[in-house]
Amino acid sequence: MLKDATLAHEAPPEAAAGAAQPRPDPDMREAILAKLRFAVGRDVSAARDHDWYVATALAVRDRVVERWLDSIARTGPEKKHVYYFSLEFLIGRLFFDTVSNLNIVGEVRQALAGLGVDLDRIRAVEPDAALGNGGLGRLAACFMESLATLDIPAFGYGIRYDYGLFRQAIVDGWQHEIPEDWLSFGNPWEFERPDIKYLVRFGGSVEMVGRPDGTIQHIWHSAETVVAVAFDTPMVGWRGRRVNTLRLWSARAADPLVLEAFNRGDHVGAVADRMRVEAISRVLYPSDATPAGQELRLRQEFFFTSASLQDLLRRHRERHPDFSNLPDHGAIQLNDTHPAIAVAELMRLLVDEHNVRWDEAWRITTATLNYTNHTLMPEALETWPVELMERVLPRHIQIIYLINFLHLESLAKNGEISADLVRQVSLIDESHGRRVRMGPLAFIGSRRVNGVSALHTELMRKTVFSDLHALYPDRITNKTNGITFRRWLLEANPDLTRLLVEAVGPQVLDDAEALSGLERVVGDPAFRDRFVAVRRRNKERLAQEIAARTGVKVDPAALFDVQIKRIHEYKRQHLNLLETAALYAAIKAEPNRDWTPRVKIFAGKAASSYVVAKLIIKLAYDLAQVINNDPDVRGRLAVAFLPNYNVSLAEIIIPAADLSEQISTAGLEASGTGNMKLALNGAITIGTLDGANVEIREQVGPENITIFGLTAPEALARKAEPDHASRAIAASPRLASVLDAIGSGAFSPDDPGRFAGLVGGLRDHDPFLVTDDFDAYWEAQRGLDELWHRPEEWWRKSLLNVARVGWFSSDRTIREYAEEIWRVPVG
Ligand code: F58
Repeated sequence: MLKDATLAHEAPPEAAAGAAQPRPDPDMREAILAKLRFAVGRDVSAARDHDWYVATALAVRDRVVERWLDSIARTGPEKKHVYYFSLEFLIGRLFFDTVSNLNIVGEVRQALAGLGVDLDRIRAVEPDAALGNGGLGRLAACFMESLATLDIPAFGYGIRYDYGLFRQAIVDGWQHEIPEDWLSFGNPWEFERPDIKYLVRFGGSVEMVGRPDGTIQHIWHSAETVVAVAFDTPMVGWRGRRVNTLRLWSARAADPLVLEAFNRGDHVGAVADRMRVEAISRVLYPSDATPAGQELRLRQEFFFTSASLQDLLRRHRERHPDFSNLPDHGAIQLNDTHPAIAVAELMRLLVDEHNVRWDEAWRITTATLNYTNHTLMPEALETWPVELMERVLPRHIQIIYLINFLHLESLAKNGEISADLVRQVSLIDESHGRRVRMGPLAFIGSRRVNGVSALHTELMRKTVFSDLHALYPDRITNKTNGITFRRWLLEANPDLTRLLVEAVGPQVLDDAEALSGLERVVGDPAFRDRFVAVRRRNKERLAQEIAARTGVKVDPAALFDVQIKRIHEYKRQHLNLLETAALYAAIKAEPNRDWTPRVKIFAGKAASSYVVAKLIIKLAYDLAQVINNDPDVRGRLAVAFLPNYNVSLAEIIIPAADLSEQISTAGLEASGTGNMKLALNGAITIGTLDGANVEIREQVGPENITIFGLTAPEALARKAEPDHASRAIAASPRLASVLDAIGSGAFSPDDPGRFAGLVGGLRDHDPFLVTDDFDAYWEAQRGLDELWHRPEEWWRKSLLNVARVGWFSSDRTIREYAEEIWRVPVG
């Protein structure tokens, strides 16, 4: 399916940029053939798609390596580096990204064509590196690309998971999780560095020894040692300007085999320890529903944080006599609290291992670390039981206690502090058993703390971090997220890119703000027709993909209404589904009305232990079964839930979306980045005033976005009203009837009670205000139905979205981080 559709994407964007058509590159052809023969070990006659993919990737990689080595060589030892610490890097496929950023799409395509191989076919063979859950991990990947593009020396530090985020299979509407074996055919992009390895220690006890000068030395006698081995992947910036390193750590046992046990005949026991140790880098987010899962998660966090800190401290010491100037040479960004243990580990490394005085170590730590928050939802803020920390990281808990003591003492020095304030700002939460609060730890240990959209940052100041903000009023700063336009426009939507280059000139490939040049042609009917034609082709391709994955046949002429993101109650896929069911009922009641034909497209994964999210997927599936098989609504309404949402699928859906659903409960979506990707490709947003939707509205203009529902302060107030849901339901016959239908099994005749609990939850407490926003959402959707009937207006708004979202380029975001947080020059 995909193959035929992608064949339509012929000339690469650079051909349209007025550049000469790429000349056949005999070197590329020869390089591919040589790799096929000597690296893959196959003859042309026997080579399959995967062999061609690997051979081509390796040939391209050679060109990357030249630039990589050059980037490292020309970055003098004195240049400040950025270190991005993240438990997730959702990089997706790298092949086409690399070829495109090196600007050699034409050469590679021609070289392959000369060998009878189609580039689009072999690029689809590459596994999608799903080393992340969602927005947080994808942001890290976009940032790595922009860092290289802006010529900022940087390392990404994370874990090389053997298995990425699970592959999602939908069986009879239920999500099943299948291991994502992305490395099973090897990975041509990574370089194992067996010589770059560090020992990461766990458990044991701490001995305190008095020194002659009266100070105390802490000696950590750990119980277990794990080896962290580096795997490097080059991160190529736009036009190959700079190539940075993504360094991911793999866990190895110090002793791979207990030979004695093996010789005794205990073949399994001989490797049991090794299995336990290597589990650390086995899989992304093992379920933390069990205590063992929680412990593994903490071990993962400490594992990569410690190895990364040791790595950068080692490099620093090779060039400098001490660590006093570390903040001048490195800035560390903690992506959420997952690496927040860095605060204690950097202190431990400096104080215990390098004999730096505590005060000096604290100065260095708090001048080097920075922390990005991605959520304010209380249940998502990380805390660790003190008992667990004492067992797994006995020295770190001591350091955290001392940091806490000094932190509280400094407050006391600055005036009276109440027991209440201590409770609020202490690093130890005493209210649910004793737990270490990682957000406040990261806050105290950082120079700058940022939110990811203007609203989110404001809410950080006012809610979760209000007390710490009062104490450190300059620390919190906003950095609204961004996305790399290279992947999300140039690569994902080459036809639109070509059109934009024609309309506003080739500078649009380098400068996101140049998109504003599009305003000039918004009123030009010929241009608009071509824009519509591009969307139509992308929709045809998506329709093929939907048919291939779900068997559902959809009409590309219909309005493609898209909600793609992690499945979560706060993101409110169920609000969309309620509206879908209500629309179905309305069409059936008035079949002769001029309904706007719609295809509701959903995709996303539910966390494996999140029962309600899985039920929401099942509801989408059950609705689809009924609606898609009902001749009464055929051609007006269809529903598709696409399985296994990942970066590669997003690249197909986003260019084909007419409508972008960003309907979270106001105040709960930190930013969103899918909202930016969809608007960039011309989808009109229907959304709440939440996260970056607020800033999208500012950029595109309120008339070019559909905003509905409660605002963040209204939502907060409404939630406090105990009977809010029942009142909302009583006031809306449409909502009442759709809840009755779903709750009583109208869409699940095989199990009529299936959704009774889901509906009961909405009737009783509805913490995400689905019922409260339902009517406003319904009205907003009907407004969009009408707009679809005025195509001139629809496409004008769509085009203005493309023209006005240049600000959401991650180049802009990274520039802001560079200037205000990291204080590094931008190339
Ligand atoms: C996301 N967080 C936010 N978390 O939800 C989104 O608003 C924001 O745009 C994005 O970060 C980037 O700032 C997010 O993706 C996760 O994936 C969690 C990781 C830890 C386990 C639970 C999911």
